[in-house]
Amino acid sequence: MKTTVWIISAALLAIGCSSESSMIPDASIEGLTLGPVRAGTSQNVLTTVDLMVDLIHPSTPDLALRLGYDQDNDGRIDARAEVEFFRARRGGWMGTVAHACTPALDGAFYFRAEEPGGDPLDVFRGLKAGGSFYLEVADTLAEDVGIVREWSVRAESARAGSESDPLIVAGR
Ligand SMILES: [Ca+2]
Ligand SMILES: [Ca+2]
Repeated sequence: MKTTVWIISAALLAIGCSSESSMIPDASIEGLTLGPVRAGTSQNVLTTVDLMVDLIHPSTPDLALRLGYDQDNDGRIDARAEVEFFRARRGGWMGTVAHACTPALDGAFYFRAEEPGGDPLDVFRGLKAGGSFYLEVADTLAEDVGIVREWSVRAESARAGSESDPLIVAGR
């Protein structure tokens, strides 16, 4: 499985892309785990974590997606956030939130916490940077199948008394 990591300056918000897609196993509780995507090598703590998932699936109710983070890289996930599609932005990180569930999914969905508190992605705030993100995808209902085309994580980390140290990590 190919994984790419970028650590870039704050001014750049380019996201890496991958050439392969991952079929989501149908009617499987175990599902598919994508990653790891390394969140830099910093000893700082994570401040914001944003997620992009590009996928196609004809039946949204089949799917359960979670973003997991293993902050000490010991193979055990330390924090998980449910990916709730009604919170997704379309058309980019600054796109509009529809606040509605869609019966089918097609394209890129962007998840970013606007402010601290109240968003599932806030669960990563304050965890040690340098860990690994995983995207857990389960399709528990038979018949309809889908594909994750690409996903990426955009994270910022900071240290008390210093400038923010933004980083972008991306993977599939
Ligand atoms: Ca761990
Ligand atoms: Ca299915």
